[in-house]
Amino acid sequence: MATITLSPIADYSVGLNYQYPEDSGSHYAKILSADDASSYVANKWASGWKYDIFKLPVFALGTINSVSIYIRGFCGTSDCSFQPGFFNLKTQAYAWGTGRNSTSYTTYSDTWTTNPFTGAAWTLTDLAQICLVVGAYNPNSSWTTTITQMYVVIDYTAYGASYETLIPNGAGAYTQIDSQEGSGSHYQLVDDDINYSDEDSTDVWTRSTSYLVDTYALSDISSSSILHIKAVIVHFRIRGTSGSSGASGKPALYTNSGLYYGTEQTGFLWDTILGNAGYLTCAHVWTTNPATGLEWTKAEIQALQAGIAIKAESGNRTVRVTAVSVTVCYTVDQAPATPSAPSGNAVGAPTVSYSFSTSTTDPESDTVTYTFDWGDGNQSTIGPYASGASASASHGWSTLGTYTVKVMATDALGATSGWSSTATIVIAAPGSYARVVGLW
Ligand SMILES: [Ca+2]
Ligand SMILES: [Ca+2]
Ligand SMILES: [Ca+2]
Repeated sequence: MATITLSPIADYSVGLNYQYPEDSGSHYAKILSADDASSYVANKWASGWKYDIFKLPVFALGTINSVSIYIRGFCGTSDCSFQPGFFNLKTQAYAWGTGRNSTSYTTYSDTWTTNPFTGAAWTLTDLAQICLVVGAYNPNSSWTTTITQMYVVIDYTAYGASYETLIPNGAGAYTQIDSQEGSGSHYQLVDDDINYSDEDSTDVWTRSTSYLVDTYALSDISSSSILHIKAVIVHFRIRGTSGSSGASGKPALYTNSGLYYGTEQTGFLWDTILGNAGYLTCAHVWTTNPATGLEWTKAEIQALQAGIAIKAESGNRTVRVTAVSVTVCYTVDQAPATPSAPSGNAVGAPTVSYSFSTSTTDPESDTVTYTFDWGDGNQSTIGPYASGASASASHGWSTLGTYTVKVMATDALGATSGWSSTATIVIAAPGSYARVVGLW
């Protein structure tokens, strides 16, 4: 289990009538920190409820255990109230948390273990299609209700501890979508940051009532220490136009010379929700490669194409996609633990070989090789050995002196430990051992 905090990234709809500082900036920027009276939004001297709605960034890191909203605010009098909640962009419904009426700045939280709009487990698409909302109520125009901070905490089970976002960067095997907004190749119209997409400025679109599909080449994954690829998540941002049943879309992958679709999403209308353009973001997760049914390989990811298939409700309606984004979640190889200090003789004679032993373990139980540094400019690498097995190497020193011996471990994927603590061996002339070891 892990948690991540998501803070608002933009205003979606501004209804609260006051912000401090009294600039023309965005309301969401006033609720990013718990700085109380230094920055806040408020219902100031207006009776009744007023609402702000804020966009959240997409989440693609794991399966969702719960979603909590944290809110910090205060009421001018305990007859005032402030209340956090979610606004569902697709249904335009609200789901409210608990009303609060503290008369000093106080932080509260509400937690939803299931999606309040469906009663079912949270999905990535659910989260991508809700906004954060706050209501502030005054019983009459004498009072002010203030909110200084809001954020969401997602408790999730990670697909993998690491992730990278890949964006369209070239044409793929399919370019069927027949119209575009903006100039350039299709992939250039949908390579937007999924959180800050340019909506109708650049998109691919069609009036076709049968599915047309585009797939796009993707930027490469950069990590060189991928151990297991745990999930490939495609987000796409789509809107229809006014109509009755709405447009449809489904994410597409092209891999291993085959085309594969994610879950069909339907009912995209235009709506101009609260004055916005009506784009909605959808997500689909592939935990294995649909072509093989097996764990994704890095080579498959480097060759992967992602895109969308879309169709309009009717021939005089359109469907548009403005952004496609791919998140790859993976685990990385972890280095072996630093080996134990070499164990061996403390004294010895020139040119005679002495054995030193060590061991370590690897977090993934990978085999390990050991590199001994003998302190005289020479090193020896031995192995591979099973994780946890004892390993020993021998070395002879030709010149009298005191030498420090240390060892490091390298696992099968090349991850290296630090150097161990050192052992010391004194190479002395025969007959002087007793003096060396302090016996007289
Ligand atoms: Ca604040
Ligand atoms: Ca775009
Ligand atoms: Ca390892």
